[in-house]
Amino acid sequence: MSYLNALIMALVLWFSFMAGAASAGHAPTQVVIASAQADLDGDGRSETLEVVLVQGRRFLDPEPWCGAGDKWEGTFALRVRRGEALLDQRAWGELFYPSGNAEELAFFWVPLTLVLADYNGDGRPDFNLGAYGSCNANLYRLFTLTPQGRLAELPVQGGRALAVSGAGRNNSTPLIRAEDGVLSHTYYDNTRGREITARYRWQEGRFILLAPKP
Ligand SMILES: [Ca+2]
Ligand SMILES: [Ca+2]
Repeated sequence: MSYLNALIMALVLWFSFMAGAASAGHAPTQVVIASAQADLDGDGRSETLEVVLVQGRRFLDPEPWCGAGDKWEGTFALRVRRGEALLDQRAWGELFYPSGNAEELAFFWVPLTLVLADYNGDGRPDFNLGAYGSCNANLYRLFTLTPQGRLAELPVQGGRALAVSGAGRNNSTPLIRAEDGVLSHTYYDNTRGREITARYRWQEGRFILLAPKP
């Protein structure tokens, strides 16, 4: 009888050990999937911008759709550090879906290379980051670090995201351009059956859509 008790005890211990091991496997992942260094707030010191997989996985999505491929999937955060000091960390869902859907699983294709550029012409680098939109276009938003060291969107009139066609599997793209004070991006317009270049000017804290070129 005592032998049976010992066996049961051993089994209980073994199962609880295995349960612990399994739950440890589902602990928050916290993988830095992309990073860039720049003086983002213009104080003369360099900051590190990171895209962090908070929880999720990397996998090869073999399904026949335009969002397929090698990617990170899950919940993400953007993080800015100066050395070891954390300046700001924000959930990607809240930054990209300011009006909701923040809990939706996101994905970023591998590799993710952050594209920095001064979009609003204030002399400090900004960056774009986006999501798969459709077979025709990905959707991007522009972000910056405020002089107070906070991550913030550079908003576009109407709260819209920028549709970019031909960006491929790049969740940050060089195809959003800022030249001579004009921001531009090109997308394929299904309803008109042709490519449209949208142009904006930075005015009073947001990008205002300019009339299309004739
Ligand atoms: Ca700085
Ligand atoms: Ca800027």
